[in-house]
Amino acid sequence: MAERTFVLLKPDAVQRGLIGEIVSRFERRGLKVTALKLVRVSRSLGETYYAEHKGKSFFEPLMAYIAAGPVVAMVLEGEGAVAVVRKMIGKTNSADADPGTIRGDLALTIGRNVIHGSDSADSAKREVALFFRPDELLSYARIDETWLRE
Ligand code: DAT
Ligand code: MG
Repeated sequence: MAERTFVLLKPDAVQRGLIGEIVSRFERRGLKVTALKLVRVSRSLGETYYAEHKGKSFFEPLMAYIAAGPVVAMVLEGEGAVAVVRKMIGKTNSADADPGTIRGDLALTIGRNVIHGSDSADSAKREVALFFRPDELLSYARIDETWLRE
C-alpha cells in the first residue's frame, strides 16, 4: 500500500482563502486525497495533537492559533508521501522556507505558517487517528495512477 501522511491546513490558510491553492499543489504532484474535512480543533484535541510541544514557550500561542477557526484535515497517499509533503511544505519558520515551498510562497513567520504535515510514518498514523475514524478513509483509483510510477 502507498504511504500515507496527515496534513492540516491551519486557520490562517482557511481564512486567507488558500485551501484550493494548497490542495491543488498536492493533487498536481500526484498525491491522492483519501480523507478530507473541515473541523474545529478543541483545546483538548490541540493539546493531544501538539503534546510534544507542551511546556515550551510557544505552546500557548500555538494552542490559540490552532483553535482560532476551522482547519482542514486531510490524509494524502502516495509513494514516499511523508517526505514528499514535508519537502513541499518547507521549513517550520516560513521566513527561512525556500520559494517554491508552500510556506516559502504563502507565509512569512513561524507563528502563522499555514500548514502542518506529519514528520514520520509513526506521527502520520497517530495524527490520522486523532482526526479520522477508519471508515472515513476512502479507497479509489486516480485516473492518472498508471503514469505516476513506473
Ligand atoms: P513543523 O510544523 O514544521 O513540523 P514543529 O513540529 O517543530 O514544526 O512545531 C509545530 C508548530 O509549532 C510549528 O508549525 C510552529 C510552532 N513552533 C515550533 N517551533 C516554534 C518556535 N521556536 N517559536 C514559535 N512557534 C514555534
Ligand atoms: Mg511537526
